[in-house]
Amino acid sequence: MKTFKNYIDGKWVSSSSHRTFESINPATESVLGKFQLSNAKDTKAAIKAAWRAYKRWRLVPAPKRGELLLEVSRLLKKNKKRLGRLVTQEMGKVLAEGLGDVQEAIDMFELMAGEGRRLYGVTTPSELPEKFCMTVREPIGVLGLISPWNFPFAIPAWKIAPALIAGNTVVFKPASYTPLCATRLFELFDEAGIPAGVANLVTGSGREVGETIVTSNVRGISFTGSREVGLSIKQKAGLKRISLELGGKNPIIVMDDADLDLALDGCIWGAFGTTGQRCTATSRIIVHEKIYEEFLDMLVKRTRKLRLGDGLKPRTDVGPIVSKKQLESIKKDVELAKKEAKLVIGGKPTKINGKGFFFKPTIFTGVTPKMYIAQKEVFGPVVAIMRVKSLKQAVDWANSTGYGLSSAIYTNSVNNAFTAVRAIEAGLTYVNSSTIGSEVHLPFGGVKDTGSTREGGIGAIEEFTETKTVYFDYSGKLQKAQIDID
Ligand code: UN1
Repeated sequence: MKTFKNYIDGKWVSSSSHRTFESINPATESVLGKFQLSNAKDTKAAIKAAWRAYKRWRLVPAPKRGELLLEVSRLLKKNKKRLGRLVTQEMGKVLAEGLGDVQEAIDMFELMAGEGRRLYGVTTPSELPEKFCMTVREPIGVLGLISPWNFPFAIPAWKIAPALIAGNTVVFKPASYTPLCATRLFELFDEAGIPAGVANLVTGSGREVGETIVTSNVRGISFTGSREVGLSIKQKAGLKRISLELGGKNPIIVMDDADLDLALDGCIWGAFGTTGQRCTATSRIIVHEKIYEEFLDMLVKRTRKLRLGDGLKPRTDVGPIVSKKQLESIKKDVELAKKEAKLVIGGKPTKINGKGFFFKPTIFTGVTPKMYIAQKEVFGPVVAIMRVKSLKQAVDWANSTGYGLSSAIYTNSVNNAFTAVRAIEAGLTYVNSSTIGSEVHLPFGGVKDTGSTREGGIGAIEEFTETKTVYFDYSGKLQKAQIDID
């Protein structure tokens, strides 16, 4: 069994804890490798290395930094098949999605490489003569990046690529369920020639590594994960820059004028793609009463046909849950949901060939906004169906959770579509398409308890830079703003 190491200051090093943890394939329960169970000392060493590297990296011209990111993108592309399979083996999603995960990382590194020749600021006129005003983008410093397991290449890429192009250096803690994907990504950084200390990898627990990152001298933190952890980061991080993306309870509204076959495809993909383990997964389907019975029937029939299995097998539609612990948590949520709503299909864990952490695609009906299953982010293949009388009620119910990440409406009416786009409280609204599938060059993030920051594309540049406002007075005399007005 191979033991993998941390990557600190350009070197592969063991933790001073001398302890390791295992990464497990959730479909077969086989062990993929051992990883450093790092401690506060390792984490602090990584932060120190990042600060040392920052002094130089921030001065490297951004287009030069971009060349290195382009090389990372090229290497990811070259290794896409191998890495896509690894995503499936370590995290469980089906192979097409594993490959998609890597593709999202390829796209993000490529996009951010180009950003090296933009990083736009603004110039504006001054209220005074012979004075010039502009803004420039500057790096923040060392950033602590903490990512979830559901997109083991894409989400690290969303965070690391924009952080680096802007001249920051980073300490990255991957999710403990997907350390091998993170290690492979850092091997490519090494191969691409990213300078020592610019990007550091520390594997280990949130309690030890995450906590140290949050409470030590990094200047910014980016975290994608649960609302509970996000809240505790906010409480502990003091005045550091914080970017949080904390989940969703994402609705699809299906109106009576929708193309029902199209809506069905979108609901199945949104609810059961990635086995429901996306922040953007469709977890509520809000259906107009006029087509309710017909659409529910279609939904249940299609769900029944979904084939569970190892994501590497071409016939598999739905892969396993990432871990036993996560499976237990879904089971618990489903038990609580059963007390209020009607279970029409699924609701149980299962095994394939006696192995794996599988959960049957699950549908609840009769769900109303205050119920547990209408509020709780399950992070599994569980969807709540709600029946409504009008668009107004559909939007009110869509907005009746603490979260506000993604949303969608299926309708053939332009008026319904625009009304919903304006009224739904969410960072993303899709019209006639599912709640999942954001593209790398657009901002991504939510409102309300999801957190209000934006990563992805132009959003990420805002998130990972400071803006400096620069005034140049070339009049040769003291000019006073707001005072020398004539
Ligand atoms: C997440 O689940 O945290 O839009 C992110 C999507 C993906 C990203 C999901 N591109 O579903």
